[in-house]
Amino acid sequence: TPKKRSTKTGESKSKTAHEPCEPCDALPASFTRHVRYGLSRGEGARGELFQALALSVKEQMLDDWRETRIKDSRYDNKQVAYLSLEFLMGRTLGNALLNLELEQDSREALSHYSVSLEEIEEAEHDAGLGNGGLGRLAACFLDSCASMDLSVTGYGIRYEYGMFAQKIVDGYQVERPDRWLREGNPWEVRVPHHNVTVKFFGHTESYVDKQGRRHMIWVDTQDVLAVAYDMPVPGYRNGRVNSLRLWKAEATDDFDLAEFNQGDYTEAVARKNLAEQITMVLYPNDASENGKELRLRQQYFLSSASLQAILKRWVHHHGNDFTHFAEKNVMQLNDTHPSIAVPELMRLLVDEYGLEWDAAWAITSHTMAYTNHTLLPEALERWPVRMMALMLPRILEIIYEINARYLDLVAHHWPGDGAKLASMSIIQDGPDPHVRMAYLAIVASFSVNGVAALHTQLLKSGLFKDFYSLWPEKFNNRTNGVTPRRWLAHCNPSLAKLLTNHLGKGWVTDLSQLTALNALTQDASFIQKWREVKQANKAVLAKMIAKECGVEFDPSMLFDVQVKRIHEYKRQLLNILHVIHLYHQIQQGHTEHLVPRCVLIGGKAAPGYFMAKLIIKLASNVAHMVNCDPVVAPYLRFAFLPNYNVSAMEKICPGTDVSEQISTAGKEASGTGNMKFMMNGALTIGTLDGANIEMLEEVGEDNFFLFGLNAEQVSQMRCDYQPQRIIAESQALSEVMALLKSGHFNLLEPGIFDSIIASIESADDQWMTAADFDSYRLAQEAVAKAYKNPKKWTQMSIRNTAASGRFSSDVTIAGYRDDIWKL
Ligand code: NBG
Repeated sequence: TPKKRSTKTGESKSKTAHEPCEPCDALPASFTRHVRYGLSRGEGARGELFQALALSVKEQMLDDWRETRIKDSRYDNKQVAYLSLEFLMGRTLGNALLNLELEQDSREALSHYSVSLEEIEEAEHDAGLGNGGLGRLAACFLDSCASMDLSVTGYGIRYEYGMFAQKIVDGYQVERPDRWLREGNPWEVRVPHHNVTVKFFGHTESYVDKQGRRHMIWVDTQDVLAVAYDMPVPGYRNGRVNSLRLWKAEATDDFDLAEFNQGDYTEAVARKNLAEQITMVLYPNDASENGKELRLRQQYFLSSASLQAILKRWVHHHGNDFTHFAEKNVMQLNDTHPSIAVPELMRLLVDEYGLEWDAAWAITSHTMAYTNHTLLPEALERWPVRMMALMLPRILEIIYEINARYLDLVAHHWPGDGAKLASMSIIQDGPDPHVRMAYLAIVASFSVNGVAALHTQLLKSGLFKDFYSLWPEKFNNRTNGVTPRRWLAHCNPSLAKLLTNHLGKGWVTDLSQLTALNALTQDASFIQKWREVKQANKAVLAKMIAKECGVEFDPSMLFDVQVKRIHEYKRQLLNILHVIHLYHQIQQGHTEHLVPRCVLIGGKAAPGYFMAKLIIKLASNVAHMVNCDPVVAPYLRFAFLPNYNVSAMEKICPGTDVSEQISTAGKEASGTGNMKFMMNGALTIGTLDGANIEMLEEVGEDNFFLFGLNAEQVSQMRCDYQPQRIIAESQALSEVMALLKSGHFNLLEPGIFDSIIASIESADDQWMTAADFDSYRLAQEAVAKAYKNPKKWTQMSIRNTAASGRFSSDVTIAGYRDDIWKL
């Protein structure tokens, strides 16, 4: 019997301009239809079954998706556009089944095939349209917004190639292209009636209209077509389906028509590639600037296409009256990457819709909100003026105008202070002047936020100090969060079941309810069940590691995990040094303080980041020596997991005992992996950095392994850092360094780790690995000791999950909703 999906509010859907159509088939019937008519080879290949199931799940969403769009425009709701160059969505199927409550139906649909739902889920390719935390945060936010019934649309780029696939060959990272769209993307809908064109190059001209007003026009441009693709974002069982709009660049029909007319037909058609290049590939740098011309083109392409779409929708409902635009629209800029949207909105309002500058500025500066995600100077985007002058001439003029007016304000605030004008100017002067995108974003935004308490504090007192003194009211903190749907309910079904059995279902949308777990920490049978769940999840993880790394992880051992992008500030090196220390201890026969331990490191290095790639090589080589020594095997195993991504994390965090969050204090803006582990009952060994500080506050020092210098101590010690002395004074670290220098881990490749050794010993080592080594080692001893008491350990694990409620992205989004977006 056909079954209609409807909103769970119980109210019948009101009639709309579109006649309500017949309810669609229930999922099993729709699935059968897609298998039968989907031109499959009929062999029940997993890829084909996945496509059929995904298409039928999408079908189940279509009515609610349409209703959501209609509802949002009918009620004239305030709309949020979340502009981001990255949306690290991962797989869609499992999460959609959870949110839409279609898991049972899917199992039923698949019952005629000798394949499980889990196997079908594995056939989906990750949508890896992001690098790491920043992109995954955007994805978590979309889930929370939909689940909290907020009218928020994500705007991003439909990269043909997402985050590269990582292979490890002879211990080295090798990058392989990620053609995630090869088999097609069953979730997306191409919506050509929303296409817009985006201008590049050309030059500007001024003209005077009949009323004697002067205008600028941008002419002789090379236009690129932005083709709209929408992905559904279903809320958790609430009937809302939001959209993620992804833009693809295509050549306009009249692309190089002149050339075509001159008879150079094939040349003209071939040149279409130039346009399509724009959305070809995601830049694989995490927390560092890309600086490439094509990247600026991507940024402008996304910003312009999205704003044009938003303004068109406005004009469709309100005509050319923009009086209430800023009350009804917010653009949240995910880092500076889309901050070129600031001058683009000015251009559209002034040049295309004929507003006066001041009116346009009032709108722009009340619509834009900027989130900063890092203090690292190498990540701060600056674009050469000469590049912008060629590529975006009109945009550059507007930036100069914004800057001139803003500098008047600075001059007023700091009279006679020329140095202040220079240091705060949006244009960094010099022989090769640059546009400072963060300054542009701050000047134009009504809200500037950091992503954890410490990070926001450091923004106000350091990087953006002068801006904070000019506009204190703009600055605010929104500590990051992760969605409990994907990162608990979906990825850890056995723990989710245990939670629901004891607490009811409410935690899925109100994670603060997990605090009720604290009352169960003395319940022996509950503790036993918790342990069983963890052990089963460890077995699943061990299976994956055996398959991917060829290393046996024994679930009775402690699972110690560090997965994240490889970066010196995240200090995977500190972790590896500790593994070397344990290895050395075991070989010396000092095993009394140890607990049998399996250490996992995983993550991608930016392809051009030499030190990060060398750290991967070191991890691989150390792992090889550790794993081939039978004396070591009972105490220590070490693996580097290739191609860490969202779907790998879904297996990793449920099966982890200890989560490594060991960045140099003051460098990790927030971290979000730390929260996923905590939610799944892992204990954290960590520094006072990013959101670790707030996690520690929630769970208490007794349930957290804290070590290392704090941010203030780090900056103090930087003035007189003497790693050689620190090493000499620590027996453990001296032994580790000696072993490393002896070439024990690179017998066949002498000297390859010299630059790592030099960096640890250098007074310029910004990440101060040596400074925290002993403190880290002692904290690891405390971990080992605690793990030897299973009951106590499990109680600590329960307390961590219990305290993780504050790190639901629902809480974060409630903050954005109330304090920034004012929805
Ligand atoms: C990253 C930070 C993380 C933070 C995420 C999400 C960038 C530029 N920043 O600490 O390094 O958790 O953003 O806010 O990728």
